[in-house]
Amino acid sequence: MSKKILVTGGAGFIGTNFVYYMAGKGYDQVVLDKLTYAGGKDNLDPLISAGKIRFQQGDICDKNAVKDSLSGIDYVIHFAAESHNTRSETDPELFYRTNVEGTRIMLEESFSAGVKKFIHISTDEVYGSIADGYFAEGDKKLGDSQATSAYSKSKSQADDLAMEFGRNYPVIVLRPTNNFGPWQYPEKALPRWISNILLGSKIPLWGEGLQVRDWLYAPVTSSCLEFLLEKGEAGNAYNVAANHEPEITNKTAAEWLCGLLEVDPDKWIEYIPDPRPNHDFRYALNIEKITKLGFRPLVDPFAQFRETVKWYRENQSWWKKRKEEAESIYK
Ligand code: NAD
Ligand code: TDX
Repeated sequence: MSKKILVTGGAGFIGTNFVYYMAGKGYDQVVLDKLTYAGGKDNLDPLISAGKIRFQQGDICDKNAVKDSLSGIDYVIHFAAESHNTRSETDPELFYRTNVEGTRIMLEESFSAGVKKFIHISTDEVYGSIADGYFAEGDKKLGDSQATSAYSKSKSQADDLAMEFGRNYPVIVLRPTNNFGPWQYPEKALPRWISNILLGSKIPLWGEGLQVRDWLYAPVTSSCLEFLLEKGEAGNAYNVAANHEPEITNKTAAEWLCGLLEVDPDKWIEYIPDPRPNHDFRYALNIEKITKLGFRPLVDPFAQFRETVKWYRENQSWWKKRKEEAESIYK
């Protein structure tokens, strides 16, 4: 409890969920965030004004800002990244700079400053798509990746860097599946679809909508990170996923949202030609390693979708401020 944590990207979607989760447990946290389009200081204002966290605006590629943020820090949770596949199609350089170079700087500066544990947030996308079965941690080899977009390729390189540092320093890599929940920027599928319906627009499903994503509730990812801070073994990568049975296609996810928002899916879902080049069809992870260590993700997709819809219904001013910018990338 007395340990001090630096959270990079703590004003983004999963970061905000994590910072609230840990603040609720009394942890002492510093947030370092550049506040790109995806970062919202408004997310954290209640915690900042209550003196529960310290906020520093800064870039993870700026060594001096990183050094400042590391003063007195025991643990680092490294979320900061450019996170959207669609944006990486038009600005790949930014993705390599933030995700690879930024991660290298975070790792180097953290261990120069004597950090005792560093958790790097990677992604299921570093393995690429899998038609059947599940990827286990050992399926990702250093320097080798099936990642398809500039986003996922840059995350794969960052994952390699973290694993290499993990040979000599206390680094843990977490590879979660698609997260959802409060504070997710409305460029991403679920908040885009919910906010569209609330505005009277249809859900645009790409292709036939049969792609599979393993939806993991962001508060569950937060609890997983707290668990790894205590129990994770340095030098290891861990997958975390919900492993839904049956699997949830994009079409099913869209139909559930229509049901929760009380609209007819036949009228409110619109199939459009798939705009994403090399669109990964299915992500699926084996989570035996983390379950053997003692972590069981709380999986209740329908209730978690319901909570998420409720949040977007009740926080319309939050996403309305972001909606126009989010939609501009799809024009
Ligand atoms: P997000 O885009 O919502 O938030 C990213 C945050 O990082 C923002 O607050 C942004 O301002 C900050 N940031 C960006 N560049 C920065 C820089 N150079 N310096 C400092 N801060 C910077 O992302 P998210 O969805 O919350 O994802 C967080 C992490 O989890 C990412 O590393 C992402 O790759 C990974 N991840 C996300 C998902 C998902 O479904 N969202 C799934 C698996 C892994
Ligand atoms: O309007 C849409 N229609 C649609 O059919 C949008 C925005 C998306 N989709 C599809 C594409 C994907 O199959 O929905 C699925 C989810 O899309 P995104 O929300 O863009 O997420 P994805 O590309 O799967 O990547 C996410 O999961 C892994 C996160 O954005 C990454 O940060 C994370 O690493």
